Amino acid sequence: MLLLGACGVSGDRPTDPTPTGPDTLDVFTPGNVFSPTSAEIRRGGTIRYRLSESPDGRGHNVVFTGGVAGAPQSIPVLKDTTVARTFTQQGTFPYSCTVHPGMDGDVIVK
Ligand SMILES: [Cu+2]
Repeated sequence: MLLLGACGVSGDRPTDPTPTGPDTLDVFTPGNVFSPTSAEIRRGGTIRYRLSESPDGRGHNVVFTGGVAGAPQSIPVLKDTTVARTFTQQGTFPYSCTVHPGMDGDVIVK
């Protein structure tokens, strides 16, 4: 059987730019802030939200805002819990803790 068109197919790298940033990143809640406020990961990467008890004892939620297509499911109010979310699409995904006004962050997926 004759193989046609096989030349250069294997071993050639696609010309797309190499994604940058880590595959998994932790976002902490030291007080009523997300840290880091802006987290950069690769497409397909995971953010682990390490939700601690807030100074008011209530905990935090993560509500993805702006109606960005491909945003993961929001996280309800929790404390002393880690919840992971995977980002399968490129883009910038803003989110807020609605328990604490001004507690905002975003995920940049490269
Ligand atoms: Cu909060």
